[in-house]
Amino acid sequence: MSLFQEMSEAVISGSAKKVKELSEQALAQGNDPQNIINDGLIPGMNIVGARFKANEIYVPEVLISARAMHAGLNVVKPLLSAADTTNKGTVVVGTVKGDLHDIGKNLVCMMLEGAGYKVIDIGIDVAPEQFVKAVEENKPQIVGLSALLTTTMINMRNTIDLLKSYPVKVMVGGAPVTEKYAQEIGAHAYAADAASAVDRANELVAS
Ligand code: B1M
Repeated sequence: MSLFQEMSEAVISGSAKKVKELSEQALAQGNDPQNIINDGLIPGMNIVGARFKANEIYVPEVLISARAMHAGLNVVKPLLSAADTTNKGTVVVGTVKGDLHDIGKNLVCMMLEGAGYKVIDIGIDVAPEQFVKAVEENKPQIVGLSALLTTTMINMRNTIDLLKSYPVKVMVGGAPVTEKYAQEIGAHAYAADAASAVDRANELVAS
C-alpha cells in the first residue's frame, strides 16, 4: 500500500495520530503539501462521505474521521501558508447560517492563505448580518461563502442580498452549489474546489 493509500485508510478509520504521523512522513519524503491533501486526505474523506450516504456509518464515525483529517491538515497548513507571503488582498470566509460543515471551508482558507491572501475565517453557522459586520470591520476585496446542505444554500442568497451595497465580490462553493446556482443568486464567482477557489479569487481581484 502506498503512503497516500495508508493515509486515506487512516482518515477512514479515524486515527488522528496515524494521519498526523503519515502526513509528517510524507512531508519528510519531499511530497508537495497540496498532493498530501489531494491524494491522501481528501480521497479518504470522500470514501467516508460515500459510506455515510449509504448509511454504512453514522455521524460519530464521520466526526472521528473529520478530526483525523484535520490532524493531517494541521501538519501541512504551515507549509502552504509559507509558500507565498505577498498579500494579494483580503478574503472573509465563512460557512453560512444553519450549516456546521467546515472541512471544505478550512481547505479553501488554507489554499487562499497559501496563495498570498489575508484570510479572515469567521467560522460556521454565520448569519448574513455577521458577514456584513465582518465586511465593515475588515474591508475585504472578496467574501467567500461555503454551504454543504441544500437546506442552507438559501442563506447564500440572503447574504449576497445584504452585501449588495458593499464594494465586495462574492465567491460561493460547497458540494451542492453549482455554477448555475451561483449565477442565479448573484454571486460573482463559483469555485468547485479549493484549488479553483484560488483561481477565481485571482480573477476577482484582477477584474
Ligand atoms: Co454532513 N452532510 N450533515 N456532516 N456531511 C453531507 C454534506 C451530506 C451530503 C451527506 C449525505 O447525506 N450524503 C448531507 C447533505 C445532504 C444535502 O443537503 N443534500 C449531510 C447531512 C444531511 C448532514 C446532517 C443534516 C446529518 C444529520 O444530522 N442527520 C448534519 C447537518 C449539520 C449542520 O450542518 N447543521 C451533518 C453533520 C455532519 C458532521 C457534523 C457529522 C460532519 C461535519 C464535520 C465538519 O465539517 N467539521 C459531516 C460531514 C463530514 C459530511 C460529509 C460526509 C463530508 C463533508 C466534507 O467534509 N467533505 C458530507 C458528504 C460528502 O460531501 N460526501 C456530508 C470533504 C470536503 C473537503 O469537501 O466540504 O465538499 P467539501 O469542500 C470542497 C468543495 O465543496 C469546495 O472546496 C472544498 C475542497 O475541495 N468548497 C468550496 C467548499 N466550500 C467552498 C467555498 C468556496 C469555494 C469552494 O468559496 C468560498
